[in-house]
Amino acid sequence: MFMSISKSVVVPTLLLWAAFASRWVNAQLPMPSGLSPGDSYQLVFNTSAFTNGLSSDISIYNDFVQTAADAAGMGASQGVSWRAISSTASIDARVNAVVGANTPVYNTRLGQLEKIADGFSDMWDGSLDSFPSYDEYGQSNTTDAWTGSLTDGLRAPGSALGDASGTAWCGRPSLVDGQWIHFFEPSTSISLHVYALSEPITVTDADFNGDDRVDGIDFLTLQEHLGTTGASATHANGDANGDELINSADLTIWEMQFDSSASLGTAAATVPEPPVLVLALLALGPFLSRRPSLGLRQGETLHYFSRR
Ligand SMILES: [Ca+2]
Ligand SMILES: [Ca+2]
Ligand SMILES: [Ca+2]
Repeated sequence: MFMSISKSVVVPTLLLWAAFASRWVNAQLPMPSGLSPGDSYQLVFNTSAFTNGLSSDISIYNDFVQTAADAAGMGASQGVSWRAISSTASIDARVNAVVGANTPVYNTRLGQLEKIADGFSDMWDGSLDSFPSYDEYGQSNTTDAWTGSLTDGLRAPGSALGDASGTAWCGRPSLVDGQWIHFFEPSTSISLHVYALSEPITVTDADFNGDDRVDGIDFLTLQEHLGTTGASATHANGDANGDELINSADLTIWEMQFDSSASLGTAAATVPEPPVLVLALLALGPFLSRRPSLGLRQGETLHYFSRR
């Protein structure tokens, strides 16, 4: 069923690549360097927006940080939920915003995430390794955040958010000792930021050949090994999420990370000869039928280059 390459079929291929490029609109989650696909990490940011500390309902603060994450493309669009690192009279910050026992936590510093803790114990031992002083866009944000908490992440008795005292503890993001969360105790009527913690995020990487870009070459690698499981399902073979399966989940990650700036010309030129065009639906049909977001309408055909 393979077709020989010809100018007439290269044209629709070009059009398809253009379609891919225009559809990659979701921002990627900030990802730390030095981790491998399948590893987990969590992110902390200090909201760019302000709120008061009057409510004793923790869901108010959780919704506040989720809204910030959503607006920055790090929340609902990525399937990631966020919690406020905040205490009320009825819940402790470290219970509301759970850090995994051995899950590293990073700030959102633009361009270079910094690790602030190695896991639960390190997070709540009274000091951080780096400043939690970046907002949901990765910009510096050193203004105080409501916490209602002590340095170990437990609620501050009588001074948690929404308490009748009318005051609550806040943290100063420019300090990495316990004062990042327990700095001073202003009136809850003033407006401050809120620290947000993500749920654990799995490291993914669709750059299978390690050339620092996610393009058609990586797609070919994935396609060649589609369906592979176990020890052969390596990152180099197309396992983008480290689960030792090469399947539609990896295709989705490739789609999300696809580098729209990568030119077709370069990609096509570096594919080993003899290049032929394949009807991709032969291989991907079952996945495409469950992935309408890949951009194909019913009856349309996906063409791409193959090494075979
Ligand atoms: Ca620590
Ligand atoms: Ca690559
Ligand atoms: Ca996989």
